[in-house]
This record gives sequence, C-alpha cells and structure tokens, in this order.
Amino acid sequence: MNKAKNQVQDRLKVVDIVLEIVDARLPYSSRNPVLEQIINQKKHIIILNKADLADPKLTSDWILSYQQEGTAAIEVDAKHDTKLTKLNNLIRSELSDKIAKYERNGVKNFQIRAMCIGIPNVGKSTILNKMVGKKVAVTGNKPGVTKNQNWLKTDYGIDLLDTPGILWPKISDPKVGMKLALSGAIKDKIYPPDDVAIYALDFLQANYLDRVMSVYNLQRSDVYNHTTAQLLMRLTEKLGYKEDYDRAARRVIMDVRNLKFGRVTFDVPGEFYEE
Ligand SMILES: Nc1nc2c(ncn2[C@@H]2O[C@H](COP(=O)(O)OP(=O)(O)OP(=O)(O)O)[C@@H](O)[C@H]2O)c(=O)[nH]1
Ligand SMILES: [Mg+2]
Repeated sequence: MNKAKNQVQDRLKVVDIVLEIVDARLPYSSRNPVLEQIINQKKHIIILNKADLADPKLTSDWILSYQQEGTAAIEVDAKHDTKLTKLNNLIRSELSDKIAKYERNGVKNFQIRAMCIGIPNVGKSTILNKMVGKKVAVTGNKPGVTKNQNWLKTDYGIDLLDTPGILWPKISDPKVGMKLALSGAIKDKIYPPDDVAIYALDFLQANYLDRVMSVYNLQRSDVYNHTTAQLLMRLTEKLGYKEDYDRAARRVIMDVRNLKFGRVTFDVPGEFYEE
C-alpha cells in the first residue's frame, strides 16, 4: 500500500489531471480516502464507471452532489461504450486553460498526461483501453489484475497512466467492507460469504423487497418476522443446497453482481458514514 501510494504521489508531479475511477454502485465506498488526500491539489475527475450496473437515478444524484462540491464527475459504462467521447471532452474542458496557453504560445503536438487511479476491479484498465481504441492493458474480472504502472498513448494527444488498484489498509466501517466485497473489489476469500450475503439481503429487503421475493420465489411468511440469517437458511433450503449456507451465500452475491435484482446502488448520497 505504501509503495503504491508513493508511486502515485511521485507521478502526480508529471501529470496534468487525475482520473479517479469509482464503482457507480458504490460512489462513496469505492473512493480510497488515502488517494483522495494525496490528489487533493490536482485537477481531478471522478468517473462513476460500471454505470450499466447502477441505479441510473442515484448515479445522476451522485454526479450532481460531486459537482456541487466543485469536483468534475461523469458516468461511464466502459463495457458497452465504444468511444468515451464525453470523457475525452470533459478532460479537455477541465484542462482548457492549459490547452489555450499551449495554443497561444504556438506549441503544436502537445501531450496531455492523465493518471488513472482507484481501488481494484473498478474498470481502470478497461476505460483506458477504450480511450486508446484497442486492448493494450490487461483486464480481468478479479481484483489485482494490473501489477505495475504503464503509460498508454492515444493518437489524439492524451497519454494515460494505468496504475494497479489500491485499497486502504484499515476499512473501519464494516458496511463499506461488505459493499466492497459485494462489488468484487476485495478478493472473495477475505470476507466470509455469509456476512456479505446477509449484508446484501438486508439492504435489498429494505429497499427492493419485491425483487428479492420474486427472484427467489419467496412467500410473505419467508420474509416477515425472520432475521436475515434465517432468510439465508430458508433460501439455502429452497435452492436445494441442503445445509450448504456458504453456497447459498455465494449464489446471492453472484445474483447481485449478475443484475438478478436489477440495477442497484448501495451508497445513497447524503448517507452518513463514520470513517
Ligand atoms: N458491467 C461492467 N463491467 C465493467 C465495466 N468496466 C469494466 N468492467 C469489467 O470489470 C472488470 C475489471 O476491469 P479492469 O479494467 O480489469 O479493472 P481494473 O480497475 O483495471 O482492476 P485492477 O487492475 O485489478 O485494479 C472486468 O471484468 C471488466 O470487463 C463497466 O462499465 N461495466
Ligand atoms: Mg487494471
């Protein structure tokens, strides 16, 4: 963590702008407070990626709330968008003073340098590949795919630095830990799957009870007057997994990731977190 943090700090001196990638399902919980501190002074865009998985209304609310704080923010679906034109335009507009200065001084072929940072598995390398227009960075659906910093060149004057995902050492709010595990930012073996599934079922029951009932074909008697742990046990039985609660828990986690409950955002703007 310290080494990775120092590397980011080192590179900050040579980049014009930082692209901070967060998971649109967790626009608060997937921001690394340590990185936030070090990029404080730099031009900065928050990219809410994986917008295709998040609740569109809450994505707009989050963008607005970041913009109101004075930070540029944009939603991206790097999986389906072929060209990230809006993002490229936003980078140029954030750097318009600098670009105008180059142009005034007659500097041709100037390069803009952007550094991409964020926690693991939020889609940093996928976004950069889309910006370059071909698959130059390795991507994968697990945390820790990118191991080193790599410069990638576009043919339109923006150099992009891909960096390994960085998590902070101590996640003090257990809810944040559960959300990160649920999104796939933390290796699946770190948090017990039943804890993560119970967190997810709790949230989904409170906010989307009808969806939970229809996905698992539950009756009212399955969900009322039961703890969430009891609900997980009932699900295990219903799914035919005998007493394999872990299997049922892993199924719930995969069902969340595979949109069985629709597009869900687990962070709500204005929610208070003790960090
Ligand atoms: N649904 C969806 N999946 C995405 C999106 N962007 C990236 N992914 C997927 O998320 C996974 C992680 O993508 P990467 O680009 O490797 O993530 P990363 O942030 O570079 O991860 P590390 O290098 O491990 O830090 C891959 O399976 C991508 O296909 C998106 O906008 N929507
Ligand atoms: Mg990567």
